[in-house]
Amino acid sequence: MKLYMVPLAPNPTKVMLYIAERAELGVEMGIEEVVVNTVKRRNREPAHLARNPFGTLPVLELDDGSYLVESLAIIEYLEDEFPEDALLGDTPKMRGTARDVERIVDLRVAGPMGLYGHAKNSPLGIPPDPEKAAKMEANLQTPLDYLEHLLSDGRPLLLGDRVSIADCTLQASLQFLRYVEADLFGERPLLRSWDARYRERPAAQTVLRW
Ligand SMILES: N[C@@H](CCC(=O)N[C@@H](CS)C(=O)NCC(=O)O)C(=O)O
Repeated sequence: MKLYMVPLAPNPTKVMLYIAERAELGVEMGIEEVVVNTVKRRNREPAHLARNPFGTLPVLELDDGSYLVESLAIIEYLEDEFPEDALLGDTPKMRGTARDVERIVDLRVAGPMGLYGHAKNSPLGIPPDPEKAAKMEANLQTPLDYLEHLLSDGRPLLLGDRVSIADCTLQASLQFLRYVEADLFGERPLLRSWDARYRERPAAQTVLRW
């Protein structure tokens, strides 16, 4: 299998963190990483559009030459393909909660954080848009409070003791924010400690560059 990716971009990074976390648990998936340079717009060239008509990353190429083009679907495929020690957990409740928190992080936190980063200091050269940045910052307050509350029972990671896909999704967005020199946590000490703790993990040390 091949993972078409670009370092720094949140959606590829969440898949790369997921693969690295599984590797730490002893699951070697044998996935080759192939960089597609989005700054040079290589993702909009015919070679990449043939893999994914939407031009986005990540893309997972399966061994039969077919493609998956949505980050969460890629993770769920790898969970099914390599079920031993899968991150989603063993029971319906564990799996439901893991998916629930991951969706909240992706849709309510990662999405606005990405838009905020591009509105503030876009690595793709999108012109600054202070009004949009302020709106995204306002939209983030309730979901960030939700995550701070989740951590208030002393759990080290978003779902408890065990790493989850929600941790991967959140950290992938935070790397992007660090790159654009933004910090949106405000007075949320539990999220700050979660961030420091997660970045110490071997998987994070392997994948994160910023
Ligand atoms: N829903 C998709 C979103 C993928 C996406 O928007 N990827 C971004 C990088 S984080 C991208 O490829 N941006 C470049 C572009 O759209 O030209 C997923 O979860 O994989």
